[in-house]
Amino acid sequence: MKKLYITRTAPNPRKALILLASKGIDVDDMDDIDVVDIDFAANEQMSDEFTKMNPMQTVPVLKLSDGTILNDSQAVCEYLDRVYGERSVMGNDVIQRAQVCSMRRIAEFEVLYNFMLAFQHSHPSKAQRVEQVPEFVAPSIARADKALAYFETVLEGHEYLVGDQLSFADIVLYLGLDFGKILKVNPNEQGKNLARFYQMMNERFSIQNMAKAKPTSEEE
Ligand SMILES: N[C@@H](CCC(=O)N[C@@H](CS)C(=O)NCC(=O)O)C(=O)O
Repeated sequence: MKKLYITRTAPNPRKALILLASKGIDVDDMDDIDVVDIDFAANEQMSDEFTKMNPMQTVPVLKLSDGTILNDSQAVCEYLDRVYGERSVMGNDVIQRAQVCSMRRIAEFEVLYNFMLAFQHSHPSKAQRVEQVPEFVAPSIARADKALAYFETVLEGHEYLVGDQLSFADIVLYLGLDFGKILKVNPNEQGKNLARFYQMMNERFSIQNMAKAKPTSEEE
């Protein structure tokens, strides 16, 4: 049995959950993967047991049946994409794969990463994790905003970032937009294309909607 260690509200593990959901797969209903929920409030990612498995003390982590550890969201998602479901979300051909890679990296490093930096340098819960420098917060948000303006133009006349199907780049951009809310960056106020894109993705993949996909204990 494989084990997938996640925190359902955090953006990097959500990449894996949304990737599977986009292929119609419910992570809690897989024959060969057990989900292990890591509670950030209880600092479970810092426990000795977890640290032994992933010294970076981050989620997601995928532990394969032979003991191989994948401790980065991109690696976990590449694996899940190739092993599960029919259509790859990494692109249908060589050119699309390169385009998805490009858009994914800009969404990741310019939007999501900068929002995460702003959060880590401002939120009391992260004081233990990073040496907080409050001056990082405003420039990080400004840099993410600049990239969002770029994505607003990319989405003009297009439903998705690459081609006419959902790709991993869309998933990462959506998670960036969604995480920005915690820093009071409203995803519905970054331009009409981004607002439409955010609403479309949020209807399918919001934390609340994905939780509802799982039957409640009364239904089981
Ligand atoms: N490069 C890693 C980064 C993962 C990462 O930063 N995960 C966050 C959640 S989004 C985490 O586990 N943080 C632990 C903490 O804040 O203590 C990846 O993409 O997997």
